[in-house]
Amino acid sequence: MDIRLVQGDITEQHVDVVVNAANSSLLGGGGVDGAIHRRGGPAILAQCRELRGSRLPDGLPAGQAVATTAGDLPAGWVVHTVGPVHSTREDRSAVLASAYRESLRVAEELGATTVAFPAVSAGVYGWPIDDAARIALETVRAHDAHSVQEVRFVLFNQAAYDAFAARL
Ligand code: AR6
Repeated sequence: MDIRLVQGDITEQHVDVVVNAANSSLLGGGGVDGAIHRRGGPAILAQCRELRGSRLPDGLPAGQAVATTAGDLPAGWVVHTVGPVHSTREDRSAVLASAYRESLRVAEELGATTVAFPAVSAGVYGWPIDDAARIALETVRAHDAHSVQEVRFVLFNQAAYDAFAARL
């Protein structure tokens, strides 16, 4: 399994799975979540609402992942995951690692070959980018790949790209 880094917008990636850094409501937000719903169109939100009405009445807990259509994105599916809010009082690293691991598990279930991740929790949720990069790369490296051949980290700005590059 290859790990690649690109600087850019995850909504433009031609991949089987785009991972969304969502919140537990699954009903949208800012950051990468807002961009995915904007570019992917209303079909994604419609499936998120369906999930809330069936399997996930209380929303998606942090560290877990669930798939929907990718709507109008040039991708096969969106896998929504929820990272933890960063805390200085409590170590939530295991939850962040779980968000990557569970996203890859769902991607494998879908038979995905290529998976694009943003830097989960490193925006609104406040995770320091160097540590976010360490946890992301360690967790993805430890993944026992079946269908997945490429994991692509799509970093939105130079600082995030540099943090991942320094760890790769
Ligand atoms: N492509 C790739 N990366 C992006 C894009 C994009 N189009 N837009 C932003 N990023 P964030 P979180 C980067 O805040 O910290 C939302 O409101 C961004 O620069 O999107 O997990 C959700 O609904 C940062 O490095 O996600 C939740 O409420 C990274 O993506 C909450 O934010 C993650 O930043 C989740 O916070």
